[in-house]
Amino acid sequence: MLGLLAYSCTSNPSDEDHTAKKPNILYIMTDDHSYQTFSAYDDRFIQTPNLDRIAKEGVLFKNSFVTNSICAPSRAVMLTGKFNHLNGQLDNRIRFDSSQATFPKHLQKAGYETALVGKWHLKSQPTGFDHYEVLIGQGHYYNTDFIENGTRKRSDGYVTDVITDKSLDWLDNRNKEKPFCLLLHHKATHRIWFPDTALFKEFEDVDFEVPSNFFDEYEGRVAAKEQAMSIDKDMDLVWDNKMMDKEGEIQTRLRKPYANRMYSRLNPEQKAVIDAYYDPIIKKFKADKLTGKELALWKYQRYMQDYLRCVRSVDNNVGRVLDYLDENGLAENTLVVYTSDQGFYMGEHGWFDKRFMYEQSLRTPLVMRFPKGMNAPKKVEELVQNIDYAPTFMELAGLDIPSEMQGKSLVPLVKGTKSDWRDAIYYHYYEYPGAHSVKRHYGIRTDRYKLIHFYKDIDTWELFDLQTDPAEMHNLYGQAEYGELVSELKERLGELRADYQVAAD
Ligand code: SGN
Ligand code: CA
Repeated sequence: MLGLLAYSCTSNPSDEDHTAKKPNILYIMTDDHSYQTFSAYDDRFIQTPNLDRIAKEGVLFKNSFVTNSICAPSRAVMLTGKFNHLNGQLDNRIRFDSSQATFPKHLQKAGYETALVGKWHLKSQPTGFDHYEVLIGQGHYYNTDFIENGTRKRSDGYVTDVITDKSLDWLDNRNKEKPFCLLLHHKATHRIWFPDTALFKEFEDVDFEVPSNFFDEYEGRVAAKEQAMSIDKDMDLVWDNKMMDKEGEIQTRLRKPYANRMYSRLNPEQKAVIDAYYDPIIKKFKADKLTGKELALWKYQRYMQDYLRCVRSVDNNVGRVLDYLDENGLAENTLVVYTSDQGFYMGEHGWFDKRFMYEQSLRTPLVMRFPKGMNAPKKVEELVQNIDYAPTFMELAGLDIPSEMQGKSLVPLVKGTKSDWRDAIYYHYYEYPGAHSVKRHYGIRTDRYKLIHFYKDIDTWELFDLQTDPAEMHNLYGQAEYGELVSELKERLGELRADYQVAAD
């Protein structure tokens, strides 16, 4: 059974000496960064030495998952330690109820100086922070606006650099008498994967390995067939691949938004560098007149180039932050977390985007470098989920974990003192109808099997054996020899739903 353990730790917020020794928390999160493009997890596409450094000096969670693979819901889970059916953030469209308890509020009350810089995306005003500078909605890659403690301001430059600069400024000017908790939340590597012009040279001549199921035909998987996130059909040549030709011959659905919302934000110098880079590619693209599979593969290569350049910029900027901690004597007493709000498809099943309970978007990278003393560098195999972050921060801060938090602190896993752990995780995606047309679904994943129920205007089940079919191509549901396994998984799923207080459909 799922034990919702509450670790009781001694805390005495009024004892200043004790408060001063509380570890700082630096919680870095990117948007849509896949584990496939983080070299401590997978080094086929890119080396990420700075992200890897956190893993090397800390802990890499090999089986890290989200509860709902989409932005606002995932952020709400991380803040509250509760599933979306209880924190109310079922999808991106809902406004986060910021009156509820969150870990920043608990830490602030316990004497932490708290700040949030970067993506928020929860619509309501951030609460629980002494300082915040957040993007408006998704924000922009270039010259983006921020809401700084209630006031709108524009910051010139490339967003990953700007968010890092602002974070370092805050660290420099914070109240140094108090421990800090900084949420440094990047916009990158979100669509439209607009790279920093300084990084155009990177990955220029690389021919990226194409996933074996890039041309998946979704046999036996009805919901997968009906999505709208395919590189072939749904990736926009202008919006996503930046093929805005001056002659206006490439007219796509999203050409106008690209021209008006992305390109027009650039200053003349930025435009000049961007044109100088893309114009020859556009020219060749037009001359080549690709169609069918060749065109899909071309889009995949362009997508990978731009996406990986965004990862490169994240890695460089994480390096700046780690250096700052070293140079300011903060490294030893700071928990450094790097994660993403969910995973992403790098062409697997022919896709970009996320949402599905399939591995690439169910998983999210998670590395943590703990304060000195409790850091046994290692890899953790247990199934962990984004509900666990808030309890982890609470325990590290020496606070009691509120009983309504549904996750578990990861500290015992790292110290090697855990007595039991979960044997399965629960997932639930709700944003349908909606962008990319991924049907509503919920399910269970154990270390070996995954059972998913797609519902609403559909009623289908899928079962995968991750050991024999890691790419999730063969739906075993309905095959007689798996009948008993399906019954067991359904029972376990029912238990999870009951434990997590999911109301009956
Ligand atoms: C935008 C994107 C979608 C993406 C959602 C949610 N379109 O609408 O592709 O799925 O955000 O992303 S875009 O072309 O306008 O970028 S999330 O990470 O915020 O959940
Ligand atoms: Ca996201």
